[in-house]
Amino acid sequence: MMSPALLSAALLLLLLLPGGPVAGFGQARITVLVTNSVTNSPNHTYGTYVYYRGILLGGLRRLQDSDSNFTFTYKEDPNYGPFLQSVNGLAGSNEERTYWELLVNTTNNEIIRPDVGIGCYIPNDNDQIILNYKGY
Ligand code: B12
Repeated sequence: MMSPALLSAALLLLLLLPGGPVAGFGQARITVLVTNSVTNSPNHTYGTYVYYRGILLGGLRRLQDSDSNFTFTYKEDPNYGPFLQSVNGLAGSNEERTYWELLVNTTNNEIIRPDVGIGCYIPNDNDQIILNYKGY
């Protein structure tokens, strides 16, 4: 039989392995779904994680660093912090009245529209973050 110490070590390894069955200690795994409700172009899904109580912006940065198919830019608003400006090369535009909307499909399968942006939203484990290009 496996000793308790060996068992704990094996469990820890399982938890910390990238892509393992569960996120590492203090991490929340998220998926990022990029959709376009203006042109209805194909959706794209990516996976990443945030640290315990870490902000979405941290997860998006991590995703951009680890997956060359995902890029984003933001601009700093003096009052509300980071405003998501472009995703995968497509930018919101004042002239065309388009922007990237932030939605979250929670584990309860409920789609919410957070009342804060990417710099303040704190994802929960298994959140599906939806970045939706949209008109206003
Ligand atoms: C109009 C508006 C928008 C428009 C702005 C486009 C435009 N050119 O008008 C659009 C539809 C793009 C928008 C989007 C969002 N918004 Co908005 N928006 C407003 C609103 C109603 C008025 C802002 C305004 O025109 N002020 C007057 C002008 C003269 O001042 P301004 O400083 O130049 O305004 C700019 C900023 O407010 C900025 N802006 C607007 N929303 C947001 C949100 C964030 C997070 C940031 C960083 C900047 C920002 O865009 C304005 C125009 O450039 C305010 C609520 C209010 N009554 O103030 C909410 C408000 C600012 N928005 C809010 C939110 C949460 C969002 C979204 C995150 C919603 C979502 N879940 O998708 C997204 C932003 C996503 C992203 N891409 O990062 C919150 C911010 C709260 C917070 N502490 O973060 C507010 C306060 C409403 C609320 N729910 O309470 N928004």
